Amino acid sequence: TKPEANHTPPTPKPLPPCPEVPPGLVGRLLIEFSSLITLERVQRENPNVTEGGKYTPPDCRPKQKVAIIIPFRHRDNHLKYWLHYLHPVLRRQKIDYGIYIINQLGEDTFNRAKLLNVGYTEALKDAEYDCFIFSDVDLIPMDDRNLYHCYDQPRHFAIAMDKFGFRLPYAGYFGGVSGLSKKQFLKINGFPNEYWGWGGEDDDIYNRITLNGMKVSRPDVRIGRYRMIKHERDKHNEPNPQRFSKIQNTKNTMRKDGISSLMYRVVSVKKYPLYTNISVEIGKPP
Ligand code: UDH
Ligand code: NGS
Repeated sequence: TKPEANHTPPTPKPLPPCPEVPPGLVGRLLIEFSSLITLERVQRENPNVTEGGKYTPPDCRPKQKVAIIIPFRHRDNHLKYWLHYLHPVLRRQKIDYGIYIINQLGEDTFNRAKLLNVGYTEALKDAEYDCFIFSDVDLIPMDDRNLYHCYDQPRHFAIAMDKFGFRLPYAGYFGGVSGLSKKQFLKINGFPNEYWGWGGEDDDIYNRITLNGMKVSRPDVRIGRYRMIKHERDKHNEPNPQRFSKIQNTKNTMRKDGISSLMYRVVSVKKYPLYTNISVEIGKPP
């Protein structure tokens, strides 16, 4: 008798875990902001990025799923550079990621940390992320060995910015680009919602981290280098005169002000080829 034909298709080989150190990294990068970038070009150069600005390495299984959250208003030109530089870096780093632009609608005072809380919440409605990287739109890493994933402790990535002479401006600086796992983020009750205008919110986050028994992890200073796109002070983001007294008070405010008290209204969610734009109303200072 004829042996029975085998109709079950071969099961695909499971992908191996991604290596701790991605093999295709190049190290130092040349970063400049004088050539004109178009989104069409960035799209052409990143064909494997899918709708909403998502990417998954095709050849290995990443440990973490990373949401990259960018607080935003009226910075389209900076966003083009950010997408142009970051998509290729994140691909080489073999990160499983999605890009979320959190756009503050209206012209009331800007609130960076509240937008980041919104980004955390909205990204989790989209997919099961376990790591959240919060990046200003004008900061570009100069070295792809600065890996955009989460660490055992809350991570500060932007430790050596050109505008600070490639050094930390002060020991407790936590601004620019930072990353927390879901567990680390919840442990500090997320970020403060009550810092309207410029300054201090990153110091409050630093306080939350240390007050909750964690410490900040940082890359080597030769690797955590960044270029900032030069710009003038934005309208409606004046230095917040309350910032100095507020950062003295984190211990008393962090349990009530944070992800537990976050209120906002989503007006639109748009999936573009290179990023997801979430436009929100977050209110105004009391
Ligand atoms: N942001 C916007 N739109 C705004 C304000 C802030 O998108 O209107 C976002 C953006 O991601 C930015 C981040 O919030 O990178 C941080 O804000 P910022 O760039 O204003 O903060 P920074 O400390 O600059 O970089 C402060 C003003 C410096 C003036 C220098 C004049 N030479
Ligand atoms: C500190 C601010 C931080 C800010 C840092 C760098 O003084 O929010 O300067 O600012 N803290 C307070 O104001 C309490 S920068 O030079 O980038 O404009 O991130």
